[in-house]
Amino acid sequence: MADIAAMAARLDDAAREARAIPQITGEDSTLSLADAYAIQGAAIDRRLARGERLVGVKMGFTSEAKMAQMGLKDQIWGRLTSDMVVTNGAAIERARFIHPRVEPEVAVRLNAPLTGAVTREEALAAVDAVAAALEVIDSRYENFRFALGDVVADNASSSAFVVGPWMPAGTDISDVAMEMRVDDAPAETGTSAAILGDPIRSLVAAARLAGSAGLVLEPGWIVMLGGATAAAAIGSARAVSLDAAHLGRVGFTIEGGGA
Ligand code: 0L1
Ligand code: MG
Repeated sequence: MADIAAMAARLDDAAREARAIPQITGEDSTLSLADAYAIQGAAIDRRLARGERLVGVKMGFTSEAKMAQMGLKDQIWGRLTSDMVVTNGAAIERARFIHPRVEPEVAVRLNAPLTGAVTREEALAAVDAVAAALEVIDSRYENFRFALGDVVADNASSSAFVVGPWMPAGTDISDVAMEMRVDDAPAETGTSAAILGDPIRSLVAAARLAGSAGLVLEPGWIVMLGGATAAAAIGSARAVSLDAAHLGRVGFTIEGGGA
C-alpha cells in the first residue's frame, strides 16, 4: 500500500522546485491506479492549501497511438489549477519547468455541471465555448519516463495551459486542422479528429472519469480535451504558437529560452 501523503509531497515538491525525481513504481511496482489517483488528489490538495483554485480538468492519452504505446484502453485525467493558467500571448518562465513539452489541443468551457455517464448531446449542451489551446506537459520523473501509475499520480504531467480566443458553442471542433510552430519552425501538424476520433468523446470520458472519482465538472471550468498530435520538446525555444483553422491562433513566449 503506497504512502499517499508522502508520495504526494514528493511530487508536489518536485513540481515546485522543477526537479526531476525517480519513478514511484521503481520502488513500489504494485502501485494501483486507485492509489495513483489518490496521490494525484493529495498533491492537488497541497496546491489548494497554498491558495490555488481548481479551474478544470485535462484529459490525457486521448489518441489511439498514445493509448497503444502505454497498453491502455482508457484515457487518464488530471486536475487544472489557477497557477497553471497562462494568458494567450503571455510569457512563461523556462525555469518553472524541468523538461517541458507542448501539444496542440482543443479546450471547452462549461456552463452547466457535468458528471458521470452522459450522452454526447448532454455533454454538448453543457459547453459554453470552445477554443484552440496549447498544453505544456512536464513530467516530474527523470527522463520523462513513467509507468501508468506514475503519470496518473503526477497529475497526467500537467503543468501549464494557454487557451486561444473563445468561440461560441456550436463551433465545429470535430476536424480542425492544426499547425504548431516552435520558434517559428513547423513542429507538428494534425487535426482535432485525432482526439478520440471526435473531441466531444473526450468530454464524455472526462465526465465519466471525474464522476467515478466523485468529482463534478463545474460551470466555468475548462476541460482540455487532449493532444491532436504528438508533443514537441520545448528545449531552449523562445516561442510556441498554434494556428488552428477557424479556431484561430494561440501562443506563448518563453522567458529564459534561447539560453
Ligand atoms: O496530455 C497528455 O496527453 C499527456 C498525458 C501524460 C503523458 C505524457 O506526459 O505524455
Ligand atoms: Mg495534453
